[in-house]
Amino acid sequence: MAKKRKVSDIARQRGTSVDDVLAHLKKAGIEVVDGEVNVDEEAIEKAYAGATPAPRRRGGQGGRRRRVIIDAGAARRGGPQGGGGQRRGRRGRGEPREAVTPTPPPIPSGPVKMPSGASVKEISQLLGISTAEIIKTLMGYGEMVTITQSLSDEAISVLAGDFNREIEIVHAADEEAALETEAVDAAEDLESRPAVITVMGHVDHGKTSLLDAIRDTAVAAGEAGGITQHIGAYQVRHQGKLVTFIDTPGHAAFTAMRARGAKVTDIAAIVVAADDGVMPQTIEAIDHAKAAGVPILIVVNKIDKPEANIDRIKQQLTEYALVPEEWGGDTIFVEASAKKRIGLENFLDMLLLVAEVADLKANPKTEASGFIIESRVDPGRGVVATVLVNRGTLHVGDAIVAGGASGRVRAMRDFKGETLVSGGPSTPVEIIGFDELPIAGELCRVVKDERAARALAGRRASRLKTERLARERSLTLDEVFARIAAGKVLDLNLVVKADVQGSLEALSDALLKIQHPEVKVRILHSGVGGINESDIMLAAASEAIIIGFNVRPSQAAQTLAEQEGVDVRTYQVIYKVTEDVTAALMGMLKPEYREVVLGQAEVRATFKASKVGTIAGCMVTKGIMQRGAKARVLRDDVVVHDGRIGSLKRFQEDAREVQEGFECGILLDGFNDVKEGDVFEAYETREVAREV
Ligand SMILES: Nc1nc2c(ncn2[C@@H]2O[C@H](COP(=O)(O)OP(=O)(O)OP(=O)(O)O)[C@@H](O)[C@H]2O)c(=O)[nH]1
Ligand SMILES: [Mg+2]
Repeated sequence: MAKKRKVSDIARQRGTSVDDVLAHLKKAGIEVVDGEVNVDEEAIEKAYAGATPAPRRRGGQGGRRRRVIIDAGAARRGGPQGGGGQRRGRRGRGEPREAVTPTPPPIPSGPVKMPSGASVKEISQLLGISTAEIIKTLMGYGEMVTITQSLSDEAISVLAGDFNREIEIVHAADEEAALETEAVDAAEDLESRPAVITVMGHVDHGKTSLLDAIRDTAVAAGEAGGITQHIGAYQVRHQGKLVTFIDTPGHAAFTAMRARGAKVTDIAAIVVAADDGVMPQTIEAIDHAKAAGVPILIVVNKIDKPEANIDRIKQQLTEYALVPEEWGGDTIFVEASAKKRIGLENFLDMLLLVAEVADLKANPKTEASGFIIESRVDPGRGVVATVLVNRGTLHVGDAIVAGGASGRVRAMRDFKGETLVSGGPSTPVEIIGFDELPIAGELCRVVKDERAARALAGRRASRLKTERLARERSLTLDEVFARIAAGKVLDLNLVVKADVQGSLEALSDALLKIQHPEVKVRILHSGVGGINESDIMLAAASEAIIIGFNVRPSQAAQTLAEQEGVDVRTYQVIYKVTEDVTAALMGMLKPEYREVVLGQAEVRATFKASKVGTIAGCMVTKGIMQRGAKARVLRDDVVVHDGRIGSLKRFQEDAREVQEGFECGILLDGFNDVKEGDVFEAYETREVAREV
């Protein structure tokens, strides 16, 4: 029996990339999609030798039998998704081959495409320079590398410069973007689609309030500190036409979310508060919109305020080449007040006008693709991703891939939480079925089946991993230099957890931007979801501080943290995190109001009382519950609400407090979405002196 080996192993041994091996195999008529697949060693030899393979000794008919065993993927995850009924026939293809010509080694001239995170050996092959020379050159820079080591982009560039070679570094993300632009639809397949409008602007200028007013709900009021920290997607109907809105946060930390919003939008609605004028994130939003090449519409909000000065804003914006029509320009300005509901109709009319001019179309009758807007782990439902479909129609049951995540759409909802079976162009849909968290901003697309999705995701994931490894190494190198310069380097190690992927990213970015001459902020681990025991163990082992954003430690993790003396800090407002960390680094932490947990109660049953709301029948599992105390609702350690205990009852009687081990009825002020299994955590804030 012929020996079989993984494509990835072969690539490694040959010092080339998986893609290269796959390309060779394809040329030899063997189609394989996954680097983890086993292939006949002989077939590989032949593919590389380029010789037309001699007729096999056995096998009679003279026809070559190529055996490609696909064993990885499918078996690996068999999956709980009910039956896994995908049976698509065999993949092994025996299609006729054209004559195989030997691939010449890469010609050492001209710009060379270099995958980011390439190893020394790969670079050697691609540039036609010996590995010894490369290693020697890097040694000259004080860097010891091995043949199989991935190099950072900087190191690769430096090398290329030294050898006088032109290169282009290709990232995994670029490859994906290239894929997206490939889709071309015939004119007759195109149909009108709703416009996607991204609302951007400086923090607190009233973006969410405007959308709330248009949708007639009240989200802005319920946000922690009134600051939007997630991206949101909604649809409204105006003059019989659907319009899709993307709400973005205005705080400085969320640049990535704004950039992402601008990337998927047709029109950027930039909100400027009439009493505040053009501010840093207004300018940033303008830059994002211009970079994305989308039309800009200016909404001057808060015109109800006495200090509103609309002309000043128009004046300020001329500096950015945004000139209103009445001044001879072509930028549409609308004036509005979200609070007083002024100008909303006009805003929507204008949007439709701009959309009409843009003549937005897409092909709804093809396999869907779109962008991941946001993703998070929902306690009950698993990975939940919001996808904005931009082409084709996404159906329940479709196999999907987005970067390193793959799966099958098991269920779909619209922004109101209503079940959908499909979503067409410009529709934001919330889907479940990804095997892991897709990264916000990734292209999400439908592929033939789950196996293909897994294969693609697997390759992408390993590619991203090499890129990450290469980056991390370059970080250590920087430190080596810094250490030489500064004499010593201290690290502030952090473990960061957050409720959704987007905030995690924003938070990590903000933390890594913190500068200090002697201390370097390092994020050892970051993830979405509650703080668990392994986070604590990691922090204990590496003297790290844990930062939780909108998440809490589980009971077990809390106990462990106390045992191990790990500092767990939880926040609900992003700038507080960076403020605290910065202050800590400067040794300037002020005496702080720190919260003290009074107790926890578990919701065992819920009762709807028509007048007062939903009463939670609880068991106090730890400490006490106090009427009037601050309390948050935890669902699998993620904070879903933060408020106060409005009423507390023991057997119909009002109680001031209820002790551990007793049952009670709890009503939280302004919160009725309580579910069995929720945990109420009562707490108070006390001033404590700093230890450090
Ligand atoms: N007077 C007045 N206040 C407004 C108006 N629109 C919003 N506000 C207030 O401005 C504050 C900020 O509003 P948000 O809608 O949260 O602002 P935002 O732009 O979404 O803020 P971020 O998402 O955090 O960037 C809130 O206190 C609103 O009540 C308005 O038209 N008039
Ligand atoms: Mg907002």
